[in-house]
Amino acid sequence: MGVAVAAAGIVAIVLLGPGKDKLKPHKPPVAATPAVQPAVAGPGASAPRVHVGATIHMRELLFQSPVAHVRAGQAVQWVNTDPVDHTVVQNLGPGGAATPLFTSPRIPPGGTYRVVFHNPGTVAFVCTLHPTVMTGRVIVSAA
Ligand SMILES: [Cu+2]
Repeated sequence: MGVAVAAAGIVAIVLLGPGKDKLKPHKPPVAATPAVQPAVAGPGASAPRVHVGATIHMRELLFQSPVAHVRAGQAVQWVNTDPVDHTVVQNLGPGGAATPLFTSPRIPPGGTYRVVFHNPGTVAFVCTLHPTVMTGRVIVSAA
Protein backbone atom coordinates (compact mmCIF):
# COMPACT_ATOMS: atom_id res chain seq x y z
CA MET A 1 0.00 0.00 0.00
CA GLY A 2 2.79 2.39 0.86
CA VAL A 3 4.28 2.05 -2.60
CA ALA A 4 0.97 2.82 -4.26
CA VAL A 5 0.49 5.89 -2.11
CA ALA A 6 3.98 7.13 -2.85
CA ALA A 7 3.47 6.62 -6.56
CA ALA A 8 0.34 8.71 -6.40
CA GLY A 9 2.34 11.49 -4.83
CA ILE A 10 0.48 11.63 -1.57
CA VAL A 11 1.96 11.26 1.87
CA ALA A 12 -0.24 10.84 4.89
CA ILE A 13 0.99 11.79 8.34
CA VAL A 14 -1.00 11.23 11.47
CA LEU A 15 -0.42 13.47 14.43
CA LEU A 16 -2.61 12.40 17.26
CA GLY A 17 -2.65 14.84 20.08
CA PRO A 18 -2.92 16.35 22.56
CA GLY A 19 -3.92 12.97 23.80
CA LYS A 20 -7.48 13.47 24.87
CA ASP A 21 -8.17 10.05 23.42
CA LYS A 22 -6.39 8.63 26.41
CA LEU A 23 -9.45 9.57 28.40
CA LYS A 24 -11.49 7.01 26.50
CA PRO A 25 -10.81 3.59 27.99
CA HIS A 26 -13.27 1.77 25.74
CA LYS A 27 -10.96 1.43 22.78
CA PRO A 28 -7.24 1.04 22.15
CA PRO A 29 -5.14 4.01 21.01
CA VAL A 30 -5.27 4.72 17.30
CA ALA A 31 -2.24 3.39 15.51
CA ALA A 32 -0.39 6.08 13.63
CA THR A 33 -0.14 5.59 9.89
CA PRO A 34 3.50 5.30 8.88
CA ALA A 35 4.74 8.30 6.96
CA VAL A 36 5.58 7.57 3.35
CA GLN A 37 8.58 9.28 1.87
CA PRO A 38 7.84 11.54 -1.11
CA ALA A 39 8.48 9.81 -4.41
CA VAL A 40 10.06 12.93 -5.88
CA ALA A 41 12.23 15.34 -3.93
CA GLY A 42 12.10 18.94 -5.05
CA PRO A 43 14.26 21.88 -3.98
CA GLY A 44 14.60 21.90 -0.24
CA ALA A 45 12.63 18.70 0.07
CA SER A 46 15.38 17.08 2.10
CA ALA A 47 14.20 19.04 5.10
CA PRO A 48 12.07 16.78 7.26
CA ARG A 49 9.58 19.52 8.07
CA VAL A 50 6.28 19.45 6.28
CA HIS A 51 5.04 22.74 4.91
CA VAL A 52 1.38 23.06 5.80
CA GLY A 53 -0.35 25.02 3.07
CA ALA A 54 -3.86 24.90 4.48
CA THR A 55 -5.57 23.98 7.72
CA ILE A 56 -9.14 22.71 7.91
CA HIS A 57 -10.88 22.64 11.26
CA MET A 58 -13.45 19.94 11.90
CA ARG A 59 -16.03 21.55 14.13
CA GLU A 60 -19.77 21.21 14.66
CA LEU A 61 -19.78 18.18 12.37
CA LEU A 62 -18.50 20.24 9.46
CA PHE A 63 -15.27 20.91 7.61
CA GLN A 64 -15.15 24.62 8.40
CA SER A 65 -13.27 25.48 5.18
CA PRO A 66 -14.28 22.64 2.90
CA VAL A 67 -12.20 23.76 -0.07
CA ALA A 68 -8.47 23.97 0.56
CA HIS A 69 -5.94 25.43 -1.86
CA VAL A 70 -2.31 24.33 -1.66
CA ARG A 71 0.69 24.14 -3.93
CA ALA A 72 2.23 20.85 -4.95
CA GLY A 73 4.50 19.62 -2.19
CA GLN A 74 2.49 21.22 0.58
CA ALA A 75 0.38 19.51 3.20
CA VAL A 76 -3.22 19.97 4.14
CA GLN A 77 -3.75 19.70 7.87
CA TRP A 78 -7.07 18.68 9.37
CA VAL A 79 -7.58 19.57 13.05
CA ASN A 80 -10.42 18.04 15.03
CA THR A 81 -11.83 20.63 17.41
CA ASP A 82 -15.05 18.71 17.92
CA PRO A 83 -15.82 16.57 20.98
CA VAL A 84 -16.31 13.53 18.73
CA ASP A 85 -14.08 11.54 16.39
CA HIS A 86 -13.83 12.27 12.67
CA THR A 87 -11.98 10.73 9.73
CA VAL A 88 -10.51 12.08 6.49
CA VAL A 89 -10.65 9.72 3.52
CA GLN A 90 -10.34 10.37 -0.19
CA ASN A 91 -13.87 10.54 -1.54
CA LEU A 92 -14.17 8.30 -4.56
CA GLY A 93 -17.92 8.78 -4.79
CA PRO A 94 -20.67 6.16 -4.90
CA GLY A 95 -19.50 2.84 -6.21
CA GLY A 96 -15.89 3.92 -6.27
CA ALA A 97 -13.95 0.70 -6.71
CA ALA A 98 -10.46 2.15 -6.36
CA THR A 99 -8.54 2.28 -3.11
CA PRO A 100 -8.52 5.75 -1.52
CA LEU A 101 -5.15 7.47 -1.73
CA PHE A 102 -5.40 8.31 1.94
CA THR A 103 -7.48 6.93 4.77
CA SER A 104 -7.04 8.41 8.21
CA PRO A 105 -7.68 6.45 11.36
CA ARG A 106 -10.35 7.84 13.67
CA ILE A 107 -9.03 11.29 14.57
CA PRO A 108 -9.86 11.96 18.22
CA PRO A 109 -10.81 15.35 19.67
CA GLY A 110 -7.69 17.49 19.55
CA GLY A 111 -6.09 15.25 16.94
CA THR A 112 -4.49 16.33 13.70
CA TYR A 113 -4.08 14.56 10.38
CA ARG A 114 -1.89 15.70 7.52
CA VAL A 115 -1.59 14.68 3.89
CA VAL A 116 1.12 16.00 1.58
CA PHE A 117 -0.03 16.50 -2.01
CA HIS A 118 2.74 16.25 -4.58
CA ASN A 119 0.77 16.38 -7.82
CA PRO A 120 -1.47 19.18 -9.12
CA GLY A 121 -5.15 18.35 -9.36
CA THR A 122 -8.32 18.15 -7.31
CA VAL A 123 -8.88 15.53 -4.63
CA ALA A 124 -12.23 15.15 -2.87
CA PHE A 125 -12.39 14.00 0.74
CA VAL A 126 -15.06 12.90 3.17
CA CYS A 127 -15.48 12.05 6.84
CA THR A 128 -16.68 8.48 6.71
CA LEU A 129 -18.38 8.87 10.09
CA HIS A 130 -20.54 11.80 8.87
CA PRO A 131 -20.49 11.42 5.08
CA THR A 132 -23.71 13.28 4.39
CA VAL A 133 -22.54 16.55 5.96
CA MET A 134 -18.74 16.40 5.99
CA THR A 135 -17.24 16.60 2.51
CA GLY A 136 -14.70 18.84 0.85
CA ARG A 137 -11.91 18.97 -1.66
CA VAL A 138 -8.29 19.94 -2.00
CA ILE A 139 -7.19 21.89 -5.04
CA VAL A 140 -3.47 21.46 -5.68
CA SER A 141 -1.77 23.94 -7.98
CA ALA A 142 1.68 23.59 -9.52
CA ALA A 143 4.54 24.33 -7.16
CU1 LIG B 1 -17.01 13.51 11.00
